[in-house]
Amino acid sequence: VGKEPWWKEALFYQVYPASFKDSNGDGWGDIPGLVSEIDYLHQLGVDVVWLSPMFESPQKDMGYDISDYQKVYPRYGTLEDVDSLIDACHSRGMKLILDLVVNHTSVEHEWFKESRSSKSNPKRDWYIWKPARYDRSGNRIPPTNWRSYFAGPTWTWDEQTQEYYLHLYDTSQPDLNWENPECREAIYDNAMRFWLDRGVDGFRIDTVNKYSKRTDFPDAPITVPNSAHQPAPEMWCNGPRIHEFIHEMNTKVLQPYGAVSVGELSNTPLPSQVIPYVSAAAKELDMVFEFSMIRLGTGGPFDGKYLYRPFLLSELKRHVSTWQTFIESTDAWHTVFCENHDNGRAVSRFGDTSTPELWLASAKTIALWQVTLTGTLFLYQGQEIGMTNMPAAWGIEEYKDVESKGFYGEAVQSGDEKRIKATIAGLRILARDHARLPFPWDDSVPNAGFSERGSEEPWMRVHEGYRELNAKRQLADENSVLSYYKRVLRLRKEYSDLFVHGAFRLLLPEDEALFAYVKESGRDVRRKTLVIMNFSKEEQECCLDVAEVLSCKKEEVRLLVDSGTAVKGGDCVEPAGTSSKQSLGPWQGKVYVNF
Ligand code: TEU
Repeated sequence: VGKEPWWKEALFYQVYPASFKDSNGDGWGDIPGLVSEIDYLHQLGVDVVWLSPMFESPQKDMGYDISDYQKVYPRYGTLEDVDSLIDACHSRGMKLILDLVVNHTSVEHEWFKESRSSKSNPKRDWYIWKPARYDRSGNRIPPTNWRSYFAGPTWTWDEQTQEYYLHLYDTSQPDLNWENPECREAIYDNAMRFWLDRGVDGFRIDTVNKYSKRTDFPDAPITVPNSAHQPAPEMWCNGPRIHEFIHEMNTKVLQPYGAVSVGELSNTPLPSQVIPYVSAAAKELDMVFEFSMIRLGTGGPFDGKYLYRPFLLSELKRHVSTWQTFIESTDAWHTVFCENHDNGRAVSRFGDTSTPELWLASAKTIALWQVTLTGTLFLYQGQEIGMTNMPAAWGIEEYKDVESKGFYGEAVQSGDEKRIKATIAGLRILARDHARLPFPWDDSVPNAGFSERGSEEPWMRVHEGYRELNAKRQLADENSVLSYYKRVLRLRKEYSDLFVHGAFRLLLPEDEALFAYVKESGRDVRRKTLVIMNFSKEEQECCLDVAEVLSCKKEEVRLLVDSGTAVKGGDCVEPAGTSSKQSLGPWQGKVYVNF
């Protein structure tokens, strides 16, 4: 096998700038705050920082609504601060990638101001404008019945030029028209080359499969009765020209700069649809985030994403297995992640926060799960210290996100008490807000070190649990979640042929408590590892014969890590003549290797 690209082994860490560290006390995280904590990330083993949008923006969607790609939102800092961040990363051998949000801009972007000024403006066609339709009673209605990701229609009427404009997201986020080549070139130059010339190393590409819409704009089939707007991802996901556009972006920008790219690929549940984006031959993207695993339990972003439904461990395991095995059959690659700024916290969604002991054990086993999977590993800020969702006792006013408000507002408008209660219950598990609470650096009152005492109120409420759950305390505790992440991340690098690259074989597929799989080395087919995790709070008997699974003699089996034992110093690497029967305590995980 030729030399593997650097980004396969690299550890990526997503920073949500508003919630990471507020250095000037205005209640809003900022880039100097991130620079001041870069060694915390370096010591965790982070190779690449992915910084969520810090560009000029009215902040309707927390910066995913950009009004100037070449300016920094003042509360985050200045262009010089970004230069300092780039230097801070590069001087430590780390890299920085930015968030490329070019499916849409903010309504406040100059391009849109021109486009909406008149039908004859040269930039009119840089956005998607359509005349109104009229129903039988002569009422004006939108060009299609499509439903937005944030509830409501995907069209807003513009009085000045008497047409609708398209927005898949908020009304303040008009979609750019990728059919227009001038518009595409402006995106490549204004939003990409500008930053690559400043030394940025690549991009996380927002909504990467949505730039090519159906250009005949038909109505979506009725799947939600009595609803004016219908789910229609097939009208804009993986559209007719999407691979042409992404390939053009690759050949014109990504490849010439050697920029690393990771695409956000939602609504694309089949490997056969994903491969064209990431196969090496395609020359489109290096890798993608695929969301089917992380979407489990959500009603989907259309029929009220927040109508939560419990799911089985076997469902989770099937999704993981699908995506772990699809890359073996192709020259494709992909990512490993279980958190980001758009989803509830993993330990609250997949672990158990009902007691401190179960929180600690399940956060560690989620770490073990993630570091032993094949693909490029992404951590989201706070995942490494086991941050949890906001307390269930907090009121609806703490949910500030445009998506949460969209779905909750729609439920309230429906007047349907059952739906309102179901939406609140779903928000408590799935809302994007849970990932956006201020990062707890220490136990200082009142802002947990996110900002100094006497600072403005942080824009999101600090989780009261910060007295116990904070980075400073965990840095000093060798049995903390953070210390455990550091240890298992080291193992991931040390055994990268098994954990980063290995071939995945799911065991016990129907077991609803044990999550077990074998990874086989591509370097030496005899070399194998067995990962067994108890994803439940009850003790479980595991009947797997470890030596047999690892095709080796009993005395050759080595226990590499056991999340259930308190660490006495180094890694518990001792020979384990493991019997075929063993029990696993609540949320205990073990990893064995045969050499
Ligand atoms: O999200 C893309 C997307 O499809 C969202 O609908 C996402 O899947 C959903 O919100 C999950 O609940 C990206 C960004 O990650 C998100 O923060 C932005 O709001 C969105 O694009 C618009 O830029």
